[in-house]
Amino acid sequence: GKLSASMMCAGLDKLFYFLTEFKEVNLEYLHIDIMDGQFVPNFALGTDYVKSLRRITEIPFDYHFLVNNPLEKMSWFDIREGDQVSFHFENNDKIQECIDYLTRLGARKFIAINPKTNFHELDEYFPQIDGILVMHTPPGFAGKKLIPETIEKVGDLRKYLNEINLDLEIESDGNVSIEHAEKLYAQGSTIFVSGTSSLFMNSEKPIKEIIIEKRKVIGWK
Ligand code: S6P
Ligand code: MG
Repeated sequence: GKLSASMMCAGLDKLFYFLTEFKEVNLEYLHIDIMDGQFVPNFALGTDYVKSLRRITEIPFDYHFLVNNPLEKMSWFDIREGDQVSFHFENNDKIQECIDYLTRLGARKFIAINPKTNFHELDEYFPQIDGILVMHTPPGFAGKKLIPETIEKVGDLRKYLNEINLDLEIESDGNVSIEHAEKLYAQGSTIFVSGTSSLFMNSEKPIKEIIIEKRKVIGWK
């Protein structure tokens, strides 16, 4: 599996330390939450912040748009080939247009679903996307508790994808601690968003050690 560090949780006082360490261990993605205070409670990462971050690191971005009208808002960011982008299924009447837009940019396409959304709602889109982002906590704020049923949901989704012969990524987001990552890996998740529950919990442990520990439980090659 791969790790994606949730940058809304990365304290600015240690930003350069984090980015240096991430580069040294070849961290796969930086998770960039975009929130508009409407689709979810909370605001996160604006265009200028993300542009500025883009200038100081080459690690690919893993955008997560938790906004109303993602089709419009995605165009405000400089999404590049090789970046990964999730937009939500809920309250979105332009899903096909979002997929087509990301195809034109050469980005990896993911659809995100909230804890209560049934993944079968995405049936017609599975053949057109690279992965599904499964939210394990109520979306909006970091530091929330994982909803237990969402672990099984990943297992069911993986089984279903196997049945229909599609090898898509499953990205787990929300309270993905080392303990939860191990369970989710067993159920079939392949990308693990890491926020306050593992990477950024302000422990004394060097961040590299936490990454090594987490990689051990997610079948990192
Ligand atoms: C939350 C957002 C997430 C969080 C991340 C935080 O709605 O989409 O990406 O930033 O889950 O991690 P944690 O460990 O604090 O839940
Ligand atoms: Mg997220």
